[in-house]
Amino acid sequence: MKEWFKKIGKSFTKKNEPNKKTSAETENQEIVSKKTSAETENQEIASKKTSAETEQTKVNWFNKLGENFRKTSSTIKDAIFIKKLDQNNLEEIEEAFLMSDLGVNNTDSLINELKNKKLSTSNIQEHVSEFLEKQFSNIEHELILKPDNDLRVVLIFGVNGSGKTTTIAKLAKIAKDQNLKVLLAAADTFRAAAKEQIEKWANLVQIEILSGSIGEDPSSVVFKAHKKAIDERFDLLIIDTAGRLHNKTELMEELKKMTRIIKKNDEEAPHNKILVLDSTIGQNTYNQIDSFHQNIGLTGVIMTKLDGSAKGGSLIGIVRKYNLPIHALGVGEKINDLIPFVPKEFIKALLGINDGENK
Ligand SMILES: Nc1nc2c(ncn2[C@@H]2O[C@H](COP(=O)(O)OP(=O)(O)OP(=O)(O)O)[C@@H](O)[C@H]2O)c(=O)[nH]1
Ligand SMILES: [Mg+2]
Repeated sequence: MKEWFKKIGKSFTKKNEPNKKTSAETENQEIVSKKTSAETENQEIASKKTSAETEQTKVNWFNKLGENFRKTSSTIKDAIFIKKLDQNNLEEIEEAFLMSDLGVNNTDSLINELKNKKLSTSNIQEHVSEFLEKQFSNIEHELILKPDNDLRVVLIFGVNGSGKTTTIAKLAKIAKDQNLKVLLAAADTFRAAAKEQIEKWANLVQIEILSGSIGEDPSSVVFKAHKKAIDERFDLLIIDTAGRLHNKTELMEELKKMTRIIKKNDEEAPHNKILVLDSTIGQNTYNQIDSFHQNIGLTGVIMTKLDGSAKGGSLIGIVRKYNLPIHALGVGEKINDLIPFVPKEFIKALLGINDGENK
């Protein structure tokens, strides 16, 4: 797990930092460099603290995967750590991957690959791992919260209870920790409780929020928040929307209207249109992806509740079918329970390969 854990915290990057320097800033460089040398000692202490924290994150993260995920992964592990590949083993491998919700077609391809390769004992696990990695192609999963100097607008949507509001709070916290100026737009004007919930999170993370009044047109809230974010030079605007069933036409229309309204202020926005999916429903997410993709057009997905899901394999199926980035995984209800998705390490976790660590 080593490499993946090292990456946690480095992901969700803001990319443009080095380009930000202006000529005016260059003059100050001497002063800055003096300051920098004075700060070196503190930095050393800080970096020690960081590595200690990373160690902590490592252990916590593995625990966070949850009992159900671990059950699936240990079934897969038992099936692929075998002495001889025969028909029985193949059936066990097939069953284990079907249980993980990898999907019938993907599981068939894997079994055929294993059959064709007539594998020797020692490399079965390696071949399974390679096969799964290939399914991810070269897609970039990382969510870049601040790729340039302009305001970034992130629209979050999904069916009821998928974890949108909680995920937004987690993303806002990551952005805040990167010193980004973040505004939340509470465009779920449907329920009073929804407004209270996101306001509570904003308060906890200590970021600004623009809420609509109950019953207000969500597009009007979105417009006001976008305008405010532009005028007051925010870095990031994250928009929370009401849960909507993917087959409810009028709710899809409402979401389309929001994107049209956003474009009035900035033709390029929203820059990210992210569907939040509950991973415990596995392949049943496909209907949701189809519908939101057709209506709104997705730029990526975030999978929640991995801590309680036995259907980790479905993530591989999603990327294979839709070629969409999975930006992050929700692994709990707390503010820090969001981790970047790194395919290679995810596969290791799914196959129960842990480099001898933490299991
Ligand atoms: N275990 C676990 N629970 C989560 C996760 N993400 C969200 N939840 C919980 O799921 C429930 C619904 O989360 P919300 O963030 O309110 O979901 P939502 O999509 O905003 O819901 P609506 O606005 O009603 O559509 C809450 O109880 C959250 O605490 C996660 O990654 N793991
Ligand atoms: Mg919500």
